[in-house]
Amino acid sequence: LRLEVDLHHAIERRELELFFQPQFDGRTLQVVGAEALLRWRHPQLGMVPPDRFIPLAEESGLIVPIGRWVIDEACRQAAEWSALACRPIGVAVNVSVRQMLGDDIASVVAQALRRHALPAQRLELEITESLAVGDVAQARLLLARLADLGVGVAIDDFGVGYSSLAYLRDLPVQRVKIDRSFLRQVPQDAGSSRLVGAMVSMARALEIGLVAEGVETVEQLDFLCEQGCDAIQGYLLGRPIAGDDFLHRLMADD
Ligand code: G
Ligand code: G
Ligand code: NA
Repeated sequence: LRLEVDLHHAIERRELELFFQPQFDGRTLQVVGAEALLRWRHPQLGMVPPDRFIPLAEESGLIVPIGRWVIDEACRQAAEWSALACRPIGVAVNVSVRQMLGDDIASVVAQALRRHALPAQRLELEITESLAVGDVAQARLLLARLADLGVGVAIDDFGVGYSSLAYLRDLPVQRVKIDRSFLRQVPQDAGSSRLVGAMVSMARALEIGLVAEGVETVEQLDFLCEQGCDAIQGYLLGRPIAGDDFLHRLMADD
């Protein structure tokens, strides 16, 4: 209960912070963007990981103001990086189902883009397959409004849900993020490797983007590059870091 009470004040007390995990172009291995990952610096408990407070935020409805703050802050950062690095840097934000359905997400996004003068194509929303479990028509409408704005939508944890392919058929999405569980035994296990290779081919055939997440070894990276994977994210190339550290990394990467 205490954590939930404290969470009410986390935004105004400026205890929330975004970390950023770099995303790399699969061909050049240049940093092209980052995934924003929320952190809570609790004054007594220290860093509280998102797994511990996002569920609380969802139950209490606090996910709406928190999610708005995340979108705004991510847009602010992406605009700043792009200006300072003199090249376009994108940012991906996790949006939970509760936030997608409980807020006017398209207006929130439009306002944040405007406030920070960030071109819409630099922002991507990561949603999970569970969005369409309830009302597919409503999900489609929501995503269509986001597509109209020009922001990208990616399916997170792609492949682990039982309706992944129906999702691709029914909803306008621009990217999939292959769940990191698929990569664990790549390339040593032939079955896993063929499956990941097939996902890369499928994304190409459907003309949607693909991010491999959870890339931890050089062997996995080599395999993905050989397959022609678009984008790479994982501890091998970069862990989640604070915004300033990400900027330094960008400048060093040029
Ligand atoms: O950073 P870490 O890997 O510990 O994040 C764990 C999970 O928390 C992520 O996989 C992501 O799904 C979730 N998460 C992180 N940041 C956010 C956020 O801003 N909003 C939502 N809804 N979930 C987030
Ligand atoms: O898809 P999701 O939002 O859950 O992914 C983000 C989470 O995955 C974060 O908690 C991040 O710290 C974690 N993560 C990112 N890269 C790697 C990796 O290479 N290996 C593992 N095990 N976890 C990773
Ligand atoms: Na994510």
